[in-house]
Amino acid sequence: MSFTLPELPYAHDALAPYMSRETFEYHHDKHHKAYVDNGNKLLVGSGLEGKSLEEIVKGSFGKNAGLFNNAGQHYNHMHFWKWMKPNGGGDKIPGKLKAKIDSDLGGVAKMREDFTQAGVTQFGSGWAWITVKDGKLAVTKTANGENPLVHGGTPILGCDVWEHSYYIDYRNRRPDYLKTFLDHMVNWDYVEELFVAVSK
Ligand code: MN3
Repeated sequence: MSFTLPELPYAHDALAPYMSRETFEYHHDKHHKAYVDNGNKLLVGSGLEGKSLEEIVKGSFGKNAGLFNNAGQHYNHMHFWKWMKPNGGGDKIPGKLKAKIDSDLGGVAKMREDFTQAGVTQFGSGWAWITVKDGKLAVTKTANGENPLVHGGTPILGCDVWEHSYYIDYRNRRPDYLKTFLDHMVNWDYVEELFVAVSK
């Protein structure tokens, strides 16, 4: 397969003022596009042509850093756009996922606290995650383009804490960005969709 930049699932200004048109113009139109273009170049001759994106991410980890960084970030961003929606966030979490958060993560308030803490304490660039691993939810964090796939898990929610994701709208206030992500942007329906798919 080759990588293709997906359209945003909403207009560039749909999440304003929480995430601005300018942020999406840089983050989706330029940063994500660069991962796609560089990933396609690095895929040639890698021995992973014809594999699925997930297989390319796992197959290049620890072996082909250039391809891994770009393929990993392509995977992360494809989901990241769908992990947000206009009028999202808050505590309106669908039933099956809510029950699992209560049993595995100590409830919604504790999950929010741990997810925010993971994002705030990720030194430098990276991601905060809710991951399914061995049938259990966990809150984790990774550096740069790494993601839970390479640690045997499946991410069902991720927040990009690279500065390109928040510096235009929040400057250096990463904790405010993470709080606003949870309060106003998360598409919990998509998170539950992924949770149900991985639980089958
Ligand atoms: Mn990014």
